[in-house]
Amino acid sequence: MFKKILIANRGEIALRIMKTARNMGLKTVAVFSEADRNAPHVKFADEAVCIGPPPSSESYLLGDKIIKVALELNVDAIHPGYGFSSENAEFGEKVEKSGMIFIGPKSHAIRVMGSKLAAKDAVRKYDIPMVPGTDKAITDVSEAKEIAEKIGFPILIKASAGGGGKGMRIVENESEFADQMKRAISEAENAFGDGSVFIEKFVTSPRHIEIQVLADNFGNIVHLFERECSIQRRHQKVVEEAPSSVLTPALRKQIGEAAVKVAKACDYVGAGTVEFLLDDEQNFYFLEMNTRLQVEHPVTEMITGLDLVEQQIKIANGEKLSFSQEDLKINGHAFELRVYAEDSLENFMPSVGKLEVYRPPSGKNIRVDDGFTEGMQVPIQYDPMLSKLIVFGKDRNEAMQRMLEAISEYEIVGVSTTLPFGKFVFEHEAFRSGDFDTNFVKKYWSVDKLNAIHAEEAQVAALFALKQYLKDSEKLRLPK
Ligand code: MV4
Repeated sequence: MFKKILIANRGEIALRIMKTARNMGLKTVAVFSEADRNAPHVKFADEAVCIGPPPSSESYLLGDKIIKVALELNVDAIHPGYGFSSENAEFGEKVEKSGMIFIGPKSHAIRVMGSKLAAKDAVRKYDIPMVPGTDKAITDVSEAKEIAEKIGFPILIKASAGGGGKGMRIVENESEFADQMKRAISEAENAFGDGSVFIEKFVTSPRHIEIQVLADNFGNIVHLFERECSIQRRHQKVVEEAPSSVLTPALRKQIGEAAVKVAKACDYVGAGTVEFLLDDEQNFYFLEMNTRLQVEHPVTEMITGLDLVEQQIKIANGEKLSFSQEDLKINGHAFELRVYAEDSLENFMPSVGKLEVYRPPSGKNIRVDDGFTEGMQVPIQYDPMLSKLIVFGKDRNEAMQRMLEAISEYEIVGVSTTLPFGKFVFEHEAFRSGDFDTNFVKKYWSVDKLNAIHAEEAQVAALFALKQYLKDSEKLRLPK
């Protein structure tokens, strides 16, 4: 087993990876920017090296510099976390060329899955259901229009190099087609340096179901069931859960097996996630594969009892998976709420400031993955996610109840957070009943709704105050 790993990341995920590494008896190396000098991931690590000024382009994204630091400190392997260089095939290659191990898939898998069209090509012979659409980049507007007519409107134009919703355009009817396609191409060129776009039938009210997979270097691949990630706003996930409340055991098995085939199609090694859309008739379609550890991986850990980072490290160390598909069972239900330093009443504007009070909830079946402590300034250079509030219950209802309790116990003063928004979701009838799709936030969230909640609370508070006054006035003979 390697002895020392470097975590090429920051915040909650760097800390979370280090905790597992330490439990496994490995030494940890943190890298940090000047903005993170006093961050928990820096304090926790056995060694820490400053790699540059706050902007990620001058620090966390400097792959060569990070590799140099790792070599100087005799690091055996590098874990990239999520974001930053995690899905950068060249970075993984450079790590391996330098004689260290990259804790992640081979660059081939990252490259194939980094292109939506290459991904579709790779999985085609495995008979994986995909949304009807074109199988190659399309540049000719009239040709594209003909295909769109055949598929039927609404259709979606997607950038091949895009992902996570970037570079997508919905086209409702033929008359908008040419214009939208031109825009999509120029957007893709600007954002990704690759103007390849393709078209798909637009699935209007899908659920986002993703499957966690694990693959070792010996061709063993298992899936760790699904995560339901439909509660998102503008492609930013807010609430995730496992298992999904809509999958039957039979459908779960089918999608899980499809995900395993996707992993096989790109010779996947390590932990990865295969994304599917589920339509209102329970048809599922492969969308893309994320070749990294995902933010929401804890809900899978809660229901399987596995530590995904430990699995990643063991696989990278050349160990065989120590279990097979039949050994894996779902136990209970888990939710994750992403707590952002954002003002949900002000259109989720980033809320910067100091964490005057920061007291996360704790207790059995509550897990908080964070990278902050009281008194810290929330840096403006990075993602504004403060923490992930994760709860577990024996069933969905128990887990929902626990989440509401945990939200009310969570004390954060100094910045606005999305905790009230989380409360709104977990109290909402559509969410509680499981009858929701990716349109949930757009459909139900409006500032009016939250103002109504506040008004109701204010009314209740006023009523209490009045009752108390009446009581006191009896005793003190105050005027009524
Ligand atoms: C779609 C779709 C509907 N039809 N593709 C968004 C993220 C990216 N991974 C793919 N996405 C979508 N692709 C077709 N043909 C709707 C989405 C989508 C979505 C998917 C998952 C979670 C949230 C979403 C929100 C809006 C749109």
